[in-house]
Amino acid sequence: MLLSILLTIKFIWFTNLINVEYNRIPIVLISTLISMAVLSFIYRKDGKGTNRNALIFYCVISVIMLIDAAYYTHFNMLPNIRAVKQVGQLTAVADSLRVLLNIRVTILVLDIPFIIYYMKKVQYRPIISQRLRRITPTAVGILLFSIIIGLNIKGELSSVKAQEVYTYHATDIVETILGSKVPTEEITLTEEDINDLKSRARLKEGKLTGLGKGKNLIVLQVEALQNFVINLHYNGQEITPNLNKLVNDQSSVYYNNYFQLLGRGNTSDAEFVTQNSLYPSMEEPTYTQYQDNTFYGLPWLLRDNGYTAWVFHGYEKQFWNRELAYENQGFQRFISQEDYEFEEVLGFGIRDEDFFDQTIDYLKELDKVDDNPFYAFIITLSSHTPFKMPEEYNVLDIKEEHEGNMIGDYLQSIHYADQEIGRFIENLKKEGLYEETVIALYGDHFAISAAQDEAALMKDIVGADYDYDHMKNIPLVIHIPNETIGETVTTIGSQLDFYPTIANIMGYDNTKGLVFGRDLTNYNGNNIIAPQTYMLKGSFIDKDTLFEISRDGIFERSRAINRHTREVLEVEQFRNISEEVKKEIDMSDYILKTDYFK
Ligand code: GP9
Ligand code: MN
Repeated sequence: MLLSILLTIKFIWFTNLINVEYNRIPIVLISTLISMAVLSFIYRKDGKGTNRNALIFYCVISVIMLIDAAYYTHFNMLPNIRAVKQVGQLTAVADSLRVLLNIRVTILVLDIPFIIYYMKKVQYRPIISQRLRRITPTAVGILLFSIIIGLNIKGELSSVKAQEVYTYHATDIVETILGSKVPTEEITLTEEDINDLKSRARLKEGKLTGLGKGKNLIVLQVEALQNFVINLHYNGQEITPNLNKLVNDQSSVYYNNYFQLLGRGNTSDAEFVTQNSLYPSMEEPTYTQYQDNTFYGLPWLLRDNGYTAWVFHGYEKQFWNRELAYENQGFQRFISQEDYEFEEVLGFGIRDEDFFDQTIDYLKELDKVDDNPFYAFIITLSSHTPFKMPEEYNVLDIKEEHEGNMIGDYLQSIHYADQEIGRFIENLKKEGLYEETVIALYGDHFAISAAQDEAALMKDIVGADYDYDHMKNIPLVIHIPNETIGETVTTIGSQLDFYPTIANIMGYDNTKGLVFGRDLTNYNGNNIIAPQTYMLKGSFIDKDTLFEISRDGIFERSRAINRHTREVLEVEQFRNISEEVKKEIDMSDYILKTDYFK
């Protein structure tokens, strides 16, 4: 009885943590009934070991809720069973973990030591008679069955299944085992689809076409670089003076309506989507799940045109399975943490300063491989959440309301990253690597979540209620030395569009591949961003609208706002687009599942 009551309280709290909006009562009721059934089954006899078994059950459920809630805190969705494979990554993110495991979440397990103590010392005995305990599972079963039938009649079963802890995990496990997530007959690609995707990849003449032909290419993926810091004047200071200079330079084109597009693999998905113009997997990090697939992304296209392609990232080479995935991605060499020398660690690992300085030396080596140009994909690290740096690095004057919280820490951290990027570009010039090199730079993903408390503090900075379209907006800038361009492209796009966009600028026609993105410099259609993380599949962002599909799968409960006026819109008008974006994602999934390029 005690354990049942405590679990019920936890279920109520849990629905709060994972933002259940509808059917809260049936959800808590179902969780409670299932727990009662299990506990009364354990206590059906007063035998030895019953308390221990009940305790084990209690702890397991509490820990599952803890993991779910912590995952939700970061990803705004519940984890799937395949995420278990990723726990190895957790030790590396200890600092971030402290943020995820805030007191609101940790409270789910804080009682466990006391309960263990109590049940041992007080010799806990169930208060309900044994006869009652024997019939409880049957009674509970009948009650549960009736509730489920009732919910089904009301069309609310899917809503409950998406958010109730037992049914959510049970459905996920069954689907994983039965493999129902492999492409079914319904998802196929017609000849027409394939032709469309192939034509998206082809080079079409435009104003920037071929400006980079024969030049080196450096693509710089910056950790947690959001767009709002670009050109921001804050407390009388520029947050990113070097990036501002780059963005506003006559030889640059700045894409300011550009978005992240991640799956379960965070930074590594930003890499994957950017290089391949395919949607990321939502089952596992794409680098893990499709490590052995054949791809035809940017490194391959450039290699086919004589380039040598290397990738640089100063962290453990196994992390995100990069070491194994990079080969099929097309990279010929991976310069990882073990190739860098450094003494001081900043947050997650190597300081950008050490990373960039030594990367210059490796670039000189890469430049000498042959007479052909090179492709260097460089991934930074220092500006990683939770953005804590030793005092001497925090040089900005932070407003009182942002002092000591994530906003202030982020501004400091991204300011440091900016400083090192500036130095890196200067060093490229000094080393004679600048003139003949196109530099593309973008952020991998958000730093400040729209689903967490700190969102409230962002209102002044972005001038509106901070929402997903602010959060997911990252900058993209492409700099072609000695060209006069000086343009800001406002066409909406995402990491999915990078590959066709840069291929056009570099002037290489992609005749072998297919892409889901668009060449942003030259595309005039209505581009639609189809995220699956933070907002669920079926959500979209386009030039005018932010559409967030409801978390419980009931379309009518979705939310739509006008991105310019921020007014709330009627959702029904977006049903078709929501279906369309799902289809795009499914088609991309089909390409991955069937290893299409093979
Ligand atoms: C470490 C870094 C992790 O290699 O890429 O970044 P994350 O995925 O946690 O943003
Ligand atoms: Mn990252």
